[in-house]
Amino acid sequence: MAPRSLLRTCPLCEAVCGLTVTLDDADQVLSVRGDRDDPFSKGFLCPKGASFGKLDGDPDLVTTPLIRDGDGFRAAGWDEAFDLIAAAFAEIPRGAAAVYLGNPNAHTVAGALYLPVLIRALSTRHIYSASSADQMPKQVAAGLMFGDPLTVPVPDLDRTDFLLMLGANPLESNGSLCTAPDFPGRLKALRARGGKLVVVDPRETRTAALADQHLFIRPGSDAYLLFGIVHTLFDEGLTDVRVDVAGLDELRASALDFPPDAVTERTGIPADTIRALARELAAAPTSAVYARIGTCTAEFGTLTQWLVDAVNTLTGNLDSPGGAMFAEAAAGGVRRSKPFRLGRWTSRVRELPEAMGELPVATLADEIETPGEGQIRALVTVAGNPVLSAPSGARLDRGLAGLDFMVSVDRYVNETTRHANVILPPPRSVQSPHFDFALLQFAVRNYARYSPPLVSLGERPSESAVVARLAAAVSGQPHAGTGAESPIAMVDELVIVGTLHNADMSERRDELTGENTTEQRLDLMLKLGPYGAWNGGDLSLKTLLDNPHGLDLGPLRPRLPGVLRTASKQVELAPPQLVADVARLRAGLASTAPAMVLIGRRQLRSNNSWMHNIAGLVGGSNRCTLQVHPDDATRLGLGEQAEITSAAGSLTVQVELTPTIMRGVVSLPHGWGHGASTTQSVALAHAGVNANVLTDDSVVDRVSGTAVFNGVPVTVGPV
Ligand SMILES: Nc1nc2c(c(=O)[nH]1)N[C@H]1C(S)=C(S)[C@@H](COP(=O)(O)OP(=O)(O)OC[C@H]3O[C@@H](n4cnc5c(=O)[nH]c(N)nc54)[C@H](O)[C@@H]3O)O[C@H]1N2
Ligand SMILES: Nc1nc2c(c(=O)[nH]1)N[C@H]1C(S)=C(S)[C@@H](COP(=O)(O)OP(=O)(O)OC[C@H]3O[C@@H](n4cnc5c(=O)[nH]c(N)nc54)[C@H](O)[C@@H]3O)O[C@H]1N2
Ligand code: SF4
Ligand SMILES: [Mo]
Repeated sequence: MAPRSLLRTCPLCEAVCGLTVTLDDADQVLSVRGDRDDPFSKGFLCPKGASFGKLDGDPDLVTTPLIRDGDGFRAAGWDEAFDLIAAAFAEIPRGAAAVYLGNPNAHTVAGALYLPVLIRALSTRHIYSASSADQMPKQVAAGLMFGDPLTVPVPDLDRTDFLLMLGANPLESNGSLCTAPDFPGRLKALRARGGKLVVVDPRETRTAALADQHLFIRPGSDAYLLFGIVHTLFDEGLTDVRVDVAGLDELRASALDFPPDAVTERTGIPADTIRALARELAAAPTSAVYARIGTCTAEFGTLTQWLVDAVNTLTGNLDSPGGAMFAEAAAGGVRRSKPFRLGRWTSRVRELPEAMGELPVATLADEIETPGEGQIRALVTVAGNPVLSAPSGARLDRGLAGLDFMVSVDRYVNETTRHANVILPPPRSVQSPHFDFALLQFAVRNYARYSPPLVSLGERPSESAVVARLAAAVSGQPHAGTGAESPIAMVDELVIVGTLHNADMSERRDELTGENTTEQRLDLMLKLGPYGAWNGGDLSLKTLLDNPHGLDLGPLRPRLPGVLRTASKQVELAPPQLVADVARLRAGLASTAPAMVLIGRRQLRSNNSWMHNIAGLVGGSNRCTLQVHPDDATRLGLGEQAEITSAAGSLTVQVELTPTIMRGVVSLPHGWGHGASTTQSVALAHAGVNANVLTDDSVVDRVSGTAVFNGVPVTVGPV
């Protein structure tokens, strides 16, 4: 049999690029190209996507269940592994089990459709995820302003005339909460059509280099800059609100204390520049403000995300072509009927707020260490590595070692999963189906693409089946059934029957198509969705299978007020929980900024902690270095290495001198610090250090409980 070329979506970042994957007779990936016929990504491919085959065939991947055996692991069968899990969880007191869900769940079918079942089965409030080390402030702000935390506007990249970007570096990250394959190309196109790009970042990034204007900003001060803009818009009569809003006067009052002159020192941005920005945002035919991770994982993360969309609204660009708009995905859209509420309960030890049913990962170690009723005794992790990704990672590392029981669903033995009693591996990527339930909610064009598995599962269970079986095992349900009696089939049938019943379509069960119950669920979601065959359109699983390069569903369209879930049915410009936090921001104006602060950064050929085991991806520009301005290095007497210390810990790091970083700021990427017990041979040779030894889990964005990674006070000195 000759090599065969098949199509699938890249699962490695939020850009959802189409891939053309060539496989040999033995089902090994020979090569990967960008799919030129994908209407959204049009052939774009980055170095990570090009390494899809190397990742899929990494010899260090876990391929069978592993059971702890002394200091190491032994291979085991699935029945033995699940029987052990069921027996262990039978001993765990109610409320003492926890779950941590990592970033790749945003990319998998298992993550979207089956984790809710696992969460319910654990019957615990100890639900943690990478969200509270990432985008939770954006979701909380959206929840409070629009009534639903999934109703997040994205910049209308392909049509905007003016883009103000803060704390994002899509030339390395390829974009986040803004699904846009070939983000770099879209930014170049913006400039080519006469638009303007302004980038705000403490580093002169590759994205900044491409922009018309780059503004250095003191880490953690974006909310001050945005308030300076809001103040100017009101002060100079530049507001032009075109949607139905509540709270305009409260917003104006909140901004009174933040005129550009008052925020200049804190931000490092001249008052005239701030006023000019406000005027340009208001005057441009269309404009959009977009802010990402550099502004989320910061002291005032949620206030910043609020002010981003406050500015978009005040300039008349919310929900308007070329402004900030809401995607309308083919499946998995908003179902909520009641307005979003924050802090419905709080964490046991530190009383941090619940958000979207989760507690902040910044308090996971507290909940493991602190005795009493509700102390965490057992943990399930799915696709996560909190030892390297959560604040105070070293403390968490010690905490995990003391648990009674831990299960991890993961591809690798890594710094976190090494503590597990059982590791359950997902199948190879080429054996997994792909549909972007989550990321297409944030796309800059409406689009849908489904990729069935390229290679059959053989003896291996799908990740969805693993998660569904895990849910059964931890809750004492029968987990060993097969066929229609298997946990996954039973879960799917329940969902399908319930959904059909609610839609008054129970008689249509037999019309659902698909190779298995997961595909039938997708068929149902597509058919009932906004473009669906049972909803006046023509979309179904079959349409997507017939269009394997993906389907363009058109440019973003205005969706207000229909998409709102606020009680007022208006855009809330001054949610009380956010207005209340402005006092904290005001107090910060008077405080003296630390002499040196730490921020993070992303690297083109990395992905958080888990792509350092591919030889072609590590080395060269992809190294774990502390970026330092040459003037600071001279002043501090730094050599090739430096000692960096924070309230949480201390590290010896490799120094990289670069004038592209602000004086008084140093940058260390996260995801490095590969420890002795992982079985990732290449990663071990490029170990680096764990940036989250320095980040401090006692410091959070008060509103959302999100970890603070940017603006961490540190001292740096010679070794
Ligand atoms: N200091 C600092 N810390 C940070 C950040 C920062 O900027 N600075 N960024 C934060 C952000 S934005 C994020 S999202 C988090 C990430 O935090 P995490 O999600 O905890 O960490 P990852 O490194 O993404 O780990 C992903 C894990 O999933 C596994 N995996 C990969 N694919 C699959 C799959 O298909 N199925 C399963 N079951 N497992 C899979 C990998 O082997 C890896 O172990 O880190 C956060 N931490
Ligand atoms: N190649 C690659 N791509 C990735 C990832 C990866 O690890 N590698 N991770 C993925 C994940 S999980 C995510 S969440 C996304 C994130 O995607 P992005 O948000 O684009 O992330 P970064 O590239 O880290 O860009 C954040 C920028 O914020 C700047 N910054 C730091 N502090 C501040 C501040 O206080 N204010 C301002 N204005 N800027 C600040 C940093 O210098 C940095 O340039 O990327 C995803 N894509
Ligand atoms: S940009 Fe993201 S989705 Fe596209 S090829 Fe690279 S890793 Fe894959
Ligand atoms: Mo992330």
